Order: sequence, then C-alpha cells, then structure tokens
Amino acid sequence: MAALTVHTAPFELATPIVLASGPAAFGQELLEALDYATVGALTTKTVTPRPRAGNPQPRLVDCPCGLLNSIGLENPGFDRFVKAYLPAVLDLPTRRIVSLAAERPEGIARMVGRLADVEGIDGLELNLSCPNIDDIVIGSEPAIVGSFVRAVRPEIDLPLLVKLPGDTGSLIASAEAALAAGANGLTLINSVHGLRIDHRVGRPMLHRKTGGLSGPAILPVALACVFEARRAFPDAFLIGTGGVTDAESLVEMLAAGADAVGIGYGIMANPRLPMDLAVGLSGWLAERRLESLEDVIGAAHRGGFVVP
Ligand code: RRO
Repeated sequence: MAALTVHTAPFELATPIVLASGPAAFGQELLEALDYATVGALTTKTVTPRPRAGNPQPRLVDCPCGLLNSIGLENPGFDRFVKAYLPAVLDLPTRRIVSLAAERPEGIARMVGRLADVEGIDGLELNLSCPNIDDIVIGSEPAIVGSFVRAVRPEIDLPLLVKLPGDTGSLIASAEAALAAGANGLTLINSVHGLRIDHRVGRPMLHRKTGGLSGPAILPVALACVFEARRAFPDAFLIGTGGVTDAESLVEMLAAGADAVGIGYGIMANPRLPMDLAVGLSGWLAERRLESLEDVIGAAHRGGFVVP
C-alpha cells in the first residue's frame, strides 16, 4: 500500500483522513467498528464552557444527497468533558484535536488555558461556525474571528485550527484574520445554512426551522472554499471538510489544496468509511505510480496530475 502519511507543518498524520467534529462524538462509539490506524486524527464534538442540551427535536432531516441538522451544540460542558471524556479521547490510537466554542473570546481562552498542560492533545480547533445557535458568534466577521484567535494564541503552543463557515461571502477575509492572529490553519467548511419544509403541511421540518446541510450536496461548495483558501494562503494547514464519501471525492479535496480531509456525514452513513477511503486512496496512488500524497495535495493549482 502506498504511504498515506501527511507531513505538513504543524501536523504529522498517519493518513489524511480526519474524523470531523460532531458525528464521531468523543471517539468511543466507533472503537468497535473502526480501524483507527486508517484515521489521521479525531476531532472531538465541540465543547463549550457550560453544558448544553441542544435544540428540541426534530433536529435531523434527510435530504437528497445529504442531511440537515440542528443539533444545537449539545455537549457535556468543559468540566465534565475534562473529567469524564478527555481521558478516553487521550487513549485513542490516533491524533486528537479538541474542538471548542464559546460566546466570548475569554470563554474559549479559559478552556484552552486549562488544556495547556494536558499531555496527548495534538491540536485545537476553534469552532467559529456552528450554524444552529443564536448566542455564539459565527466566523463571518473577520474582526471577531481575529479577537477569538488573539485571546487563545498566548494560552497554548499547540497547533491551532479555526473552523469557518463556507456560506458567508467573507471566507478569505475571516481566514486572513485567523491566520494573522496566529492560527496555524483552517478547517473548511462547516455545514451550510439550509431549510426543508414538510410539503404535506407547509411547515419547516426541523423544530429550529433552519439547520446545517452536510453530505455530498455540499461537496462543490467545500471544494471551492478549499481551492480559494489554498490559493490565498499557500502555507496554511487546511482540513477540507464537506461531502467527501469516497476515494474519488477525497482525491478531489486533496487536489483542491487540502492537507487533510474531514469526514462527517460519511461516518454516519458508514462507520467503516475511513478503512474504505484508505484502501481506495492507496489503490488510486498505486495505479498512477504516485509515491506520496505530496503529488496530490494542491494538484489542481499546478495543472493536475500526470495521468498514466
Ligand atoms: O451541534 C450542532 O448543531 C452543529 C455544530 Br456545533 C456544528 O459545528 N455544525 C453543525 O452542523 N451542527
């Protein structure tokens, strides 16, 4: 099998396949189904300073080629996360990225400060793009994005990623603000604002009405964001997330410029997907006699691959 390792500062990953924040929770449920050797890193469900029950049901609706969710940042809160869940996350046989969100920069900075001495965390992801809550800032305001990163950066030396929304029109300005304030990279994108209506009764299907669309329906949106971010920021670490469900779409995301690829919707549809992706990507590289992912990452900016 061709080596799938990613060596792009600040991360060294065994594979480019990253479990995106959310569906994999804190990694435990997948232990039985998944060969973690095929996973480059797990990103935890986003944790907030206080526990959150999330939004009322219904909060998941099927869509053609995707899923609309309005979970609402349900999580046990930072204290309980540290006591009850983090030890098991640190035992997972993969790299671990902890995802955090808060209403204010000081809220995130306090959590980050408390993680500074924990051995075994490989990176942090600031989730500045949850589509399903009213009281937490969305990363569409570059100045606010900068203020969150500036608050967090002095607290910790770990690699710092910022997860931004793909549907705001201010992606590059927000990304610039994040990187200028000291972020090492970006996770692009979160789910995309969406709505479904029950045609029989004419009412929104989610209790919260709107939600975040994920799955293959948003692959082209995520690809465009990653492509444009890579063009603007050649040295930033990029995790491309959105609609990757097979080796072909994984290659597309890498070629657009992602150093690693987040899997969210795909892991819900098939908990063994990372294994399928690792085998598929290795086969794809071998067929083209490519020896490393470096030949694939960003290829769309260099005129493509050499096709055998
Ligand atoms: O919990 C959610 O509703 C949620 C979050 Br935090 C997020 O970042 N993205 C998403 O689609 N749902």
